[in-house]
Amino acid sequence: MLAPLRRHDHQATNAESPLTSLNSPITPVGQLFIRNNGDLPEGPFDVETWRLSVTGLVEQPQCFSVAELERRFPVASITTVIECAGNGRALNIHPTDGIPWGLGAVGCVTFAGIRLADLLQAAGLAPGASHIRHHGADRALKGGGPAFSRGLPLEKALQPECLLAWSMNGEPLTADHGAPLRIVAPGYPGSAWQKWLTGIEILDHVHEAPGMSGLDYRLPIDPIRPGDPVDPGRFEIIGEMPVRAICTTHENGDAVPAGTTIDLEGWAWAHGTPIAGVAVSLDEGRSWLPASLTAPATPFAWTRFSLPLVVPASGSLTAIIRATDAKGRQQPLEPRWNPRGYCNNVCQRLDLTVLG
Ligand SMILES: Nc1nc2c(c(=O)[nH]1)N[C@H]1C(S)=C(S)[C@@H](COP(=O)(O)O)O[C@H]1N2
Ligand SMILES: [Mo]
Repeated sequence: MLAPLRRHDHQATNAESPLTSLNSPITPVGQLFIRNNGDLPEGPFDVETWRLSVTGLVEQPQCFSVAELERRFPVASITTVIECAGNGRALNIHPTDGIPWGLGAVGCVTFAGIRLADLLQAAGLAPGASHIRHHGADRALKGGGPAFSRGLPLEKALQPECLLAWSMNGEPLTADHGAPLRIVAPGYPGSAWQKWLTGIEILDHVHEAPGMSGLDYRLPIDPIRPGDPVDPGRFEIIGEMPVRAICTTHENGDAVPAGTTIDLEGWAWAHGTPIAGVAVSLDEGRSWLPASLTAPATPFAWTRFSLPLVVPASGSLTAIIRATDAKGRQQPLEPRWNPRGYCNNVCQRLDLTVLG
């Protein structure tokens, strides 16, 4: 039996996966985290009647039902990690605003739909087009206006991995995951993966509506510490997300029998960049044991790591897990703080109790 999602105290549904329920290569839909900023749209989530408009800097504004998209364009699918930019926020030493996600605001799912590039090319991009903005049908908790709108640089939106998807793991999208149509933008934060998609607008500038400006979904360009003066002009929108590893066979506080050998296993990913290594330290980072890796199914899926560990005769076992990607980027031993706690990819620290 897989454990239920862990709910965060919020009016909209926000829930993360217990790490031991993320053990399989493809996350079952019912085990995938949910991040809803507002109230679900009412539906019906019908592929014949749901409309997607393509407007802005295009030669010809267009409108399609989801069924028309499927008839008109080649179907594409991708197995990819999806991760909230706030994943790991609760691992900050200094608290920040935002939902205090542990490490379970992530999963790996197979999406099917059409390529965003095919749709944009069919609409005909007008000169100057540089970014897209997404519109969704969910409503803000207070006031009833749009709940949420993010965008993508056109350069990313035209990449073959970016989809307009109507299915997850072979089933139609569920209401919580954006039925009947959502953006899939592998490598980029979950926030860019607009759910309940009703519109794509092509712009000649970055989309800076409320929620996309100031410190929202932005990281400081220069390192910053709690209490430092904050200059929003020195922040940039989160693009490619950082490297991370999580253990999915054991959770903090688990008891392991003394003197046995356990298999510590889990996933590592770097959002499109291959994983070069995962290593585990049992001595606070002085020495590292390399884990063995199993290649991922696709470049955006996650990589399995595995390491046999001998449990001591008594006391406790603390394992620090660190992934490095093929560009040499490594998870830090201490959190890199920022005001909203985004992209905190500090190494996971797993404290196990030894059963004597
Ligand atoms: N319309 C809409 N799209 C949205 C959101 C939202 O609140 N409304 N949340 C975003 C955020 S912040 C994340 S991390 C992902 C989460 O996707 P999931 O709930 O399917 O796991 O959806 C994104 N798409
Ligand atoms: Mo998110």
